[in-house]
Amino acid sequence: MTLPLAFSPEVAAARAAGRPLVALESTIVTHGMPWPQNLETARAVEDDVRGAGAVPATIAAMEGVIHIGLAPDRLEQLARAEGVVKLSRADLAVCLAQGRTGATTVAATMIAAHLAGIAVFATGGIGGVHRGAETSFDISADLQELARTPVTVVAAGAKAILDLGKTLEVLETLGVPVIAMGQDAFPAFWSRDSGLQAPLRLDDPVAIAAAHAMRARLGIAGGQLVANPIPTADEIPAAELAPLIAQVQAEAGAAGITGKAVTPFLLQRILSLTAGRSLAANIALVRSNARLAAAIAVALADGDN
Ligand code: PSU
Ligand code: MN
Repeated sequence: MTLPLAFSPEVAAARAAGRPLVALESTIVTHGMPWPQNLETARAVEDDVRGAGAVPATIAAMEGVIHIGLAPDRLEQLARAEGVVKLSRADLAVCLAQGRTGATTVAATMIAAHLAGIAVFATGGIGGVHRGAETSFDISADLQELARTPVTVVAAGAKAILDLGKTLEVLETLGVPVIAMGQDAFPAFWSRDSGLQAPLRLDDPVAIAAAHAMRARLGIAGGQLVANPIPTADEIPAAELAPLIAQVQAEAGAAGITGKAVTPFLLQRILSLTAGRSLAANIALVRSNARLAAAIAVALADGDN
């Protein structure tokens, strides 16, 4: 039985040469950002990974296989496509078996990266526990995936539209190391400081790579969440966003938005209310995460961990 994976020429060459790889997700392209910034960002993020000495592998499901690396025409096709399915762990096999086009979330990208032997993955912000989860039960499958699949995920924390305190509690329960990069505070996506302390802190990519390798040596299941604060110049202070987040949260409730639609709805509304500032911040943080992920992948490949 062969795995339903298709490697792009760039990724295939990198694998043959043993070069460090960084997985990138595609839901941020199809559901997280509007056209054409989604394509521009996806390209810039890939270049950031290359510039930091690693090879990018953007992941998506198309024609019955998981593409590990998207050639430029495929990336553009995905960025322009409408009605693409948002794939988490639950949806991946059905989408592939049906030969449909699907964009991978953090959870599905982790599964695909692991199948492809890629240990490091960069995204914007992971999914987590939604506000009001005590009644809606809306908790992203990203959290469970971090507990079971051995991939180091670099994100700017969890998205600030979430209940970050509850998200940290669930990650602790699941045994997921949450490592803030270079600061004590847990970052809040568009803002550097959520007001919450991160459980762990490391200050350089070599240390993060060593922790990843040690986890594997110990046989502990699951990955690591590296919470990399957005660059100072690009952040939107949390106090400025708080009333907007409360507003869009209420709107989602009133409009009866549930399930997979919740996160894209909230992000899109914040984008409109900030007149695009949240999008600029989102782009800056993903690019910064890609550079850090590449440095971690390079450190892992250098071995001696
Ligand atoms: N990061 C971003 N924008 C996004 C996402 C992450 O900057 O749109 C996506 C990721 O794919 C993440 C998903 O896994 O949002 C979470 O969706 P949900 O809350 O439905 O699990
Ligand atoms: Mn959800």
